[in-house]
Amino acid sequence: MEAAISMARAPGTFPAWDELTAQHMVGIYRLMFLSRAVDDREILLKRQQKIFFQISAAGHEALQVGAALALRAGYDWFFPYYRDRALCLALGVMPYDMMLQATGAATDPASGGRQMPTHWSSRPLHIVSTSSSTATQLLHAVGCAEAGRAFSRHPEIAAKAEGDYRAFHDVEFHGDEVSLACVGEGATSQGEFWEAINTASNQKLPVIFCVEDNGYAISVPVEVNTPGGNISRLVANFPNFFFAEVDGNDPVVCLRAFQQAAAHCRAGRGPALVHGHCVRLYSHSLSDDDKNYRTAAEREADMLCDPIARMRARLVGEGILTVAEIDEIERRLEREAAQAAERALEAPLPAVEGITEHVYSEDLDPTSATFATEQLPDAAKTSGAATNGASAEDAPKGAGARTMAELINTCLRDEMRRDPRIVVYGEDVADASRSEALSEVKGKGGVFKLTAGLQTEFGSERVFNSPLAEANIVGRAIGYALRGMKPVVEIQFFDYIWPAMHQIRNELSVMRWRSNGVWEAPVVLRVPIGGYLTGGAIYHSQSGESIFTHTPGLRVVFPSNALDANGLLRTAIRCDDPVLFLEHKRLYRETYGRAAYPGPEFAIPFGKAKIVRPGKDLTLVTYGALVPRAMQAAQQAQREHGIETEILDLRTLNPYDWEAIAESVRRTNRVIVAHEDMLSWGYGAEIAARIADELFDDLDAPVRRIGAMDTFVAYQPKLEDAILPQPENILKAILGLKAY
Ligand SMILES: Cc1ncc(C[n+]2csc(CCOP(=O)(O)OP(=O)(O)O)c2C)c(N)n1
Ligand SMILES: [Mg+2]
Repeated sequence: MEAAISMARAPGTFPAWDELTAQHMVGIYRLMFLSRAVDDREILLKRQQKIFFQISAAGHEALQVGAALALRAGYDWFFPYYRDRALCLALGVMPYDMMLQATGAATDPASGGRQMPTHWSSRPLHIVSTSSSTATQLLHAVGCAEAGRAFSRHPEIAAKAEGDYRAFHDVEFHGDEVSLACVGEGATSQGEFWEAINTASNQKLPVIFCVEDNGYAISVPVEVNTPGGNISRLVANFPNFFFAEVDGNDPVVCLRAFQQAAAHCRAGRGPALVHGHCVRLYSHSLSDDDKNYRTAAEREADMLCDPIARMRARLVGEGILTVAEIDEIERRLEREAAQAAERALEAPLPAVEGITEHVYSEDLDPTSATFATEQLPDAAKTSGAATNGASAEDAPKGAGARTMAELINTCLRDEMRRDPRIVVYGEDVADASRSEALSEVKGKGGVFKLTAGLQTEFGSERVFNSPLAEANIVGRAIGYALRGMKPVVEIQFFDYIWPAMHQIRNELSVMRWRSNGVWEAPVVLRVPIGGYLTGGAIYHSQSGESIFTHTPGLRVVFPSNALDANGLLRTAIRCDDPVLFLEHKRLYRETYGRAAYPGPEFAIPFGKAKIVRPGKDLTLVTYGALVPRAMQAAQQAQREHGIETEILDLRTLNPYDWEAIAESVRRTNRVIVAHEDMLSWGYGAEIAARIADELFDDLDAPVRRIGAMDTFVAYQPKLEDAILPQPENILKAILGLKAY
């Protein structure tokens, strides 16, 4: 095995498919057989209940070894499928590493016991952490290739910089690098498969898609997933691709296809898709029994195609090895697999104390003083809106007062000037994709104009439109971020974040944790959110922040005014965690909360609430568009009833400022939690529960909550007004709580 691995690892040293010597053929066989031996040893361990899950590469070995030997570990980039044991062995993952995964050992290099076996990861080999989600990885490969291209075209942007996430990312790139993305034929039904080949094709990216077609997706045969039963026929018209449809049971045929594919990609001609017909010799996994849905004849026909049996017969038939020699090799490899298993079973288990490690960056804490540059230039200080006790009436109206929309745009511009690794993309975010039009037209720059002028200043390589596909936006961003770029991408409306939910929940937020701190994806997702629009209706008024605060690993920010938006966005961009940056559409251009430009270094740490109105009678914890509404209600409560309401603007929802809440509630002994989102299971439920739990002795009244009705937002303004919380509702709650 060592010989074949070292040949694969050394750039370009594995020979062309038509120059293979007998020694290379034996090397290929050893890799294939070792993969099978590790699978069979794991199956034994699973039957002995020493490991907890098993899925095999049996029948896929030829295709996977062909792919690995055409590429370069630690040079090219790899986004494997969960079935890719032979691929990873051929890239240099050791059987012992695989067995450590199977036992869930502390020293499992892929995840430290957090992921199932065969969920690969190796930073030195450039194998990016894999999830169980079918096809998500394809978009990561696309973003990875885009990042590689950006670094190759502009090598200076790879330079290390202090003071932000770049201090913790060593960038590696090669002008002719390739990204390999593997997937089963069943998963080509996922939208993300089509979204990935769309962008790879359009951008002529050096991505090789490898479709491992074993004819089944668990129990579902290929014709159910693929109209006509052949994915190659369906994709044939995508421009710029090199296509190969091959016998995936013959490693030399596969090697040839991947070498041709790699040559096409390295020459900058575009992506490639290698479609290998292989066989699934065992059931889908050890949790499945294929005898329940496949006939004996069908299974036996597959056995006759076993790539290992065929390769063995070939080596003997061509006189490369005798039966005795090949038997001896196989016994040695089986012993190697068995010894790896024995050693792994002795390995220490992960410590329970470490469970919460790597949920977030341990290098760069966005709640820390590094981001506490809140001191303002004089102009901003006097602008009123951000100082304690500000109100809608206090908001500055002079020439220096900028809207939230303007100060977000300014922050993006400042940060893009400062950090050349930032790319901005999304739907309609460019000024004009046909940039020649810009000599005649003003440009679009986002449906809310938040990105206006950025393409014009920074060019179409850094600011561009994505396809109309939200998973594409987030999935590619993950690929960019894995390489050390900083994608600051836009989802046009919160209402349309759902196609990207899979990428956000199962990939973006968990990348660091699942790889035990080895990979990270510090993406910023800017998302316009919320209602009060008059006519926004169901699909332009949604809230739903608690769904994301319920996702570990993701920072969630929700500013209520221009200055906070500017300072928090800066922290979001400079930090090393993924951030969901929620921008309330109604606040974009409101008079409330305008502020003067605070300068290009103004940052606000996460997790620091702000008392926007001091008071002694009760505390109102809120954020977003309810801040000005709460302010209005509090002013009325004071004017007409003499009640002093303290309003706490949380500003960031994860992390949130528990100390500020507790400190205020201890003084006022009464508390309301108010938000725009629906009441039930909303963000306030968690805060209210924690107050009841930890501050029970400080309370003189029950914790009250205010939120929208448990329904969607209607179009007719009369209904919208009734559905969303209004200042009257807040006033009523204040009076009720004070009287309690
Ligand atoms: C998004 C998603 N949906 C469903 C599953 C459950 N699942 C795991 S593997 C699989 C079938 C995949 O078939 P295919 O892509 O052909 O790969 P194969 O297992 O045959 O190699 C399914 C449905 C999953 N892991 N991810
Ligand atoms: Mg399949």
